[in-house]
Amino acid sequence: MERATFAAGCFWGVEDAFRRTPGVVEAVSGYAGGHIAHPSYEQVCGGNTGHAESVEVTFDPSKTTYEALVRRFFEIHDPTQLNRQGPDVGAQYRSVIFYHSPEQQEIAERVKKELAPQYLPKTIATSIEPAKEFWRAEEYHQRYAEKHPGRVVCHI
Ligand code: MHO
Repeated sequence: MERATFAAGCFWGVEDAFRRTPGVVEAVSGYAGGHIAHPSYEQVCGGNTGHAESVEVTFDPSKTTYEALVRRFFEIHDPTQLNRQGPDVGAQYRSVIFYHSPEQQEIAERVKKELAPQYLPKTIATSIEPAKEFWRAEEYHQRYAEKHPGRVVCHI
């Protein structure tokens, strides 16, 4: 199994979208990219932790590829929005690909570059950063969309 980590706005919808993507075996909501250990949802919402709402995806490389997941990531949100996603505003909703290897970094950068013309005259705000620690979110945020059908009003 391999890992892929993405931030694309409110994690409820992002987790749900990846969970329903073929080849994905697990998707976990959490916080990444910041500087506070064991962050809480309230701290992350406060906007001063540096963390983005993120989803850690575990996938079966015999059933899908990292590149397919990166393409899915671009499809499920608007990567031209800077520090927000739809109704959710703040750096915790920024768009990030957290790579776990030089190969993942190369793929993320290549796909971003390939897609860029499709978004003109806007530019893709997605940042591509090394994956560091991933902090699992509180249990009530896991499988939120499944637990609250119809209530997830995020961008997806
Ligand atoms: N606008 C959303 C944000 C939730 S998300 C987990 C809400 O209903 O609060 O940041």
